[in-house]
Amino acid sequence: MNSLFLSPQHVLQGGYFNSTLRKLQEPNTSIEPHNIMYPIFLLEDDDAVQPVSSMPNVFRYGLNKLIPALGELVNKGLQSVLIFGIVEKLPKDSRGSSADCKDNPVVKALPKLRQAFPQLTLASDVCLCPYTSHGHCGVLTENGVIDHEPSVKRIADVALAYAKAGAHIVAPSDMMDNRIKAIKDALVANKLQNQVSVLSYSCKFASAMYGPFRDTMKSSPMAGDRKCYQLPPGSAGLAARAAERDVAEGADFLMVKPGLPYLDIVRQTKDRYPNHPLFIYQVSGEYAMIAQQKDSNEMQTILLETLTCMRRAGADCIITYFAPLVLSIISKQ
Ligand code: PB1
Repeated sequence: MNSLFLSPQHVLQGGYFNSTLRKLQEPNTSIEPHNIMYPIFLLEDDDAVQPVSSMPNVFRYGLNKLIPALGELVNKGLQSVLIFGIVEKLPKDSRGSSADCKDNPVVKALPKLRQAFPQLTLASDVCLCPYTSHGHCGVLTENGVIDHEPSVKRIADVALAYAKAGAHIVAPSDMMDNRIKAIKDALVANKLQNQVSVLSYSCKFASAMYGPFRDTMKSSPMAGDRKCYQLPPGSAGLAARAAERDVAEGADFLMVKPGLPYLDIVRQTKDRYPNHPLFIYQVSGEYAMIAQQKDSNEMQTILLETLTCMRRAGADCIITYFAPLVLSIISKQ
């Protein structure tokens, strides 16, 4: 017998034969409430609640229905939410004017959510696509391409409106170049720079996994696609440069989106910027793929394995529609 196979340092199984030892072998992968952020869809109609057909157990809420639903989750330990406004009555126009008007559901809800849940961290997604007639995330020129300067100005205006309304975090998902600096400058000019954080969707890819979200938000581009401002799925280089750009412009937190297929980008980003909390957005298509599991125990096992791998790759916080289920699982552990 070759002596290599007998040498003790090559015997690994002595290090993980029970759950305690296995936990010691999995540092920085625990999933606690602060590692989870819950995305929520907010309707204009305060008394409405609508299931999202392509995402089982996900709903679109009016504020009066959202508050009791959030109350149950806050009691289970929910620490943060990410709010997306949906408009069906307010007009959609070329510059997304309804994004920051006084009747915008997010602008109206933030102060009430602050009052109802003083300990809950409220993040607001900042983008024009739910509010533009063309469905793009920025303002367009006459020939239908992103008009950079007005797009950045609009995104900064919308972020400031949500900050003034009570958001603790503004999260620009538009992917416009230089919007982070514009938002930071607006917060400083309004003396909000030490009360509102900027969570940049820094490494957001032009993924095919946003379908269920776009269906429920009615936020698909009317023409073309988002490949000219969301990153090419194969480009680690652009992801590195996007994170570098946003760190230089003052982003407080970074993000990789989608999650599971992009864990190499998560690791790359965490290694380059270890001092910036890093978020993963487990997007609607990822949710649908796991939620379709027929056996609920199997689905939960797959979910926890996925979240553990996201934490191992370097995620500090995971934005997930599974937040209610994760909180239930955690509370039973
Ligand atoms: O869950 C999801 O699919 C998230 C989709 C995401 C929300 N931030 C964006 C993706 C897209 O529709 O291009 C919305 C863009 N502002």
